[in-house]
Amino acid sequence: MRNLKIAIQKSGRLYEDSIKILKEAGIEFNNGINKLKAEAYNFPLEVFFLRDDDIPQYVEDGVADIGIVGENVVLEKNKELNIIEKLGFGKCRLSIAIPKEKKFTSLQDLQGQRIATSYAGILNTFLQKNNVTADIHEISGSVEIAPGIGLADAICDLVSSGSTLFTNGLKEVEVVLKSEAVLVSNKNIAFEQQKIIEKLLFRINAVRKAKNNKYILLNAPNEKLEAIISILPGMKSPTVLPLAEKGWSSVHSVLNENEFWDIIEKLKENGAQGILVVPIEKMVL
Ligand code: PRT
Ligand code: ZN
Repeated sequence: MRNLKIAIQKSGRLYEDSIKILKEAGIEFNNGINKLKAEAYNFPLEVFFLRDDDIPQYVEDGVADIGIVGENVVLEKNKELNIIEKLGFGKCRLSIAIPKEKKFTSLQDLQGQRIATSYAGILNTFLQKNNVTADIHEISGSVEIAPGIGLADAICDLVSSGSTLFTNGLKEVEVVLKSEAVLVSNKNIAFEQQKIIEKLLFRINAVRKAKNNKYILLNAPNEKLEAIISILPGMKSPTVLPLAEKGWSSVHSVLNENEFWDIIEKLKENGAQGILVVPIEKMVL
């Protein structure tokens, strides 16, 4: 059986999280610097380390079966690929920014303006959709300095914290695209490799679900149990165990990060005591 081949960034913003997601899925491999590829010891996977810009092409050509890359790169390269999963890291947005002293009322203000970007394809589609005709200057790096040196009136670039825009005297006026790292695959995956992808996805999702959830343990007097159980969502229903002290029980359940604090407050109001919250390593539903 042929191993599944995955392409990940060899260095840069997605490198560490890409390695982490595979390692947390229990896949062991050697990720030494300056390596082009590595074979996993305990999973039928071969890892290729590439520049992120090259990943869509390699996956389209089938040199790699799947890859981890920013959605922004996938859309810009416009290759024949399937996006099979959003991975929840490398989050950023592709935005239009202008010098902070300029006023902006609508996208129509960009009519006839010069916009510098490394994302000419995505920007062009976006402007066309919004009936704006602008002069797109495609440059490969340091886009944020273009207005300052008189090369452009606006830019379209990736933003995460916004500090790069700020230090260059720019303000964000329009979000073109929200992006994060995604798992992409070749359009024609053979049956055997498809099975390995499913195994990999199963593990990745178990880890991600676990991260979004916490295991909670609390003590409650038995007369409050009904109220407390009605507050807890749990995977099925909470586990209730008697405590050594008469009239008291221990309640165990799983809480989602999003609703976590609200529920904790309600539990306290309803008589829960000794609340413990512990991380979950893997979660298989
Ligand atoms: O060498 P290689 O070609 O592989 O890497 P690269 O230099 O092209 O890419 P890299 O490592 O910088 O980014 C890889 C991916 O990370 C991108 O394609 C995005 O999907 C994602 N990502 C997430 C980001 C950012 N956040 C980000 N903030 N990519 C770039 N930036 C840059 C942005 O271009 C700007 O220069 O960071 C600056 C803005 O950051 P803030 O925090 O100041 O707003
Ligand atoms: Zn790149």
